[in-house]
Amino acid sequence: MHNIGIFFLWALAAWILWQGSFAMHQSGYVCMIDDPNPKQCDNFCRTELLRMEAKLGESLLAVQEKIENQLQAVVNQLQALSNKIDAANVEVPASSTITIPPGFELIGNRYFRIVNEREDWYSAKRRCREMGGYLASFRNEEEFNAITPKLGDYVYWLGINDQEKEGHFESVASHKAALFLKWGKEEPNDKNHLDNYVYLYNGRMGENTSNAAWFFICQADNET
Ligand SMILES: [Ca+2]
Ligand SMILES: [Ca+2]
Repeated sequence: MHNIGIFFLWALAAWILWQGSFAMHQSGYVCMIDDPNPKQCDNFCRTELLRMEAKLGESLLAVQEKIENQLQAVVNQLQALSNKIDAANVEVPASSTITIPPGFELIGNRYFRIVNEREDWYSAKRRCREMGGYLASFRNEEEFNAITPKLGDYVYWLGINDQEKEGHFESVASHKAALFLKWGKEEPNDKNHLDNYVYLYNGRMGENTSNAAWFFICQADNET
């Protein structure tokens, strides 16, 4: 009788457990995926897997879009930087790359060197070249007026002569016609057909033979 009681108790416990498992299975809360057999997965599982797959796809698309946007932003920044570098190369003025020889100073818009040492015209021309410049001439009256107050009461050689053709005054730096001339009284007179070398004295120019020993003015460029 005691054994029969124990048997009934075990049978009751087994029935309760089986009913609970069945109820959970029917209500869709249980999904056992401990077996690779796809037949084990019910509709709920497949729905969940499809939902997760769709959600994962959306996440991947979002990440891909974000990466593409970031890459495009980097490309845009590089392009902007490249444009700035190109613009900087174009905008650098040519004059900024010119090396100014020592001793030359900016007077007006150009660099000159006033040399208070006496030389004949040809020696003065050579000395300016040795200093890295050229015997000077002037572009216009404004430039001329900027330099004359810096001169003493001396005669200064300029880099202008009409040696090749009488009356055609040429710059020795540019080999072009002198751009600015301001003659003194009775000059140029080509005295004895030997006056071919231009000097500056007291704010006026004249021509003389080359052998006088005078101060001289150099310029840094050879454009004038
Ligand atoms: Ca002359
Ligand atoms: Ca003369």
